[in-house]
Amino acid sequence: MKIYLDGKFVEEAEAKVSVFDHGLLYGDGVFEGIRLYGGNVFRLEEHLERLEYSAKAIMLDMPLSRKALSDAVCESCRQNGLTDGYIRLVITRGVGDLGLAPWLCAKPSLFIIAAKISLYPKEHYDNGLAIVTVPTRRINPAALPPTIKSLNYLNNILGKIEAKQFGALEAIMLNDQGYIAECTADNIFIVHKGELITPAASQGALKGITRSTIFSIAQELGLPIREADMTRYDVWVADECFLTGSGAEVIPAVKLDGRVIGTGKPGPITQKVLAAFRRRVLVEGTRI
Ligand code: PXG
Repeated sequence: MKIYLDGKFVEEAEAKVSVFDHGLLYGDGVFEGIRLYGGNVFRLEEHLERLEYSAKAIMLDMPLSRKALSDAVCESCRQNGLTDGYIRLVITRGVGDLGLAPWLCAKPSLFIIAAKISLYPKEHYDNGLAIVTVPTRRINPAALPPTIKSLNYLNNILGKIEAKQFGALEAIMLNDQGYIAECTADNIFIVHKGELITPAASQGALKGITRSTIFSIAQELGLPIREADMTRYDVWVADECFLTGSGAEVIPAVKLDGRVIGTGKPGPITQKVLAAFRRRVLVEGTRI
């Protein structure tokens, strides 16, 4: 596998960063997870825009322009002979001192990994996921906005571990008020009386690229959609529920904490949204 690292393509074995990199020492950096479908980098511009936003939020200078980054992403796919895959774009604060001071880091480091993706098994799309609520809470947006896709993912990772301990693949994380923020690596939607509802970023959700695609799909399908505060009770009484993310795409959730949601099977609106999403991934974005 060829990895883009600070301006050069190197073999995987040579793709190394320093133990003094603040991305490693402090989680000081930002990242994106992007999908490649049939030679199309899905919504690459939107991912790069979010990356620029995340970098600006933590006062990290972008090492490349939007165009140069876009070219580097596409070239990473070509170098690895990929037409479908997963792209991880990471910018770290770079090599510095042992202290926190980011201004002592000479320059940010940028790397891009374009790899094959292992998809969720088909049966989860056919039958839906049984998810749980985990004890680990999402960080308060006033402390650290979850809209920043930073290298600090510990609370999501702890949530993921707890999900596994409860035998679930994905889990709902509440915010410190007890409202639903999102899942460990996915946003959440419910369908209630034909309407799509999802928590707002102010409740602790990442502004997912897949999530924003759902808003566009809802418009196309003529489905009402809105952001609202959401509790677990809203999910338990919902007609349908689905999760969205670059990895999971659109995946039905049919049980929460052992309680059946709707009919206990992927619902008709979820299936319509998923079908529309699968059409869009091949056309919305940037050809490599
Ligand atoms: N919330 C969180 C906390 C995420 O990390 C999403 C929502 C969905 O956002 P997008 O933009 O992808 O629709 C994410 C994204 C992985 C992986 O390696 C994780 C994500 C995306 C791709 C792969 O597990 N998280």
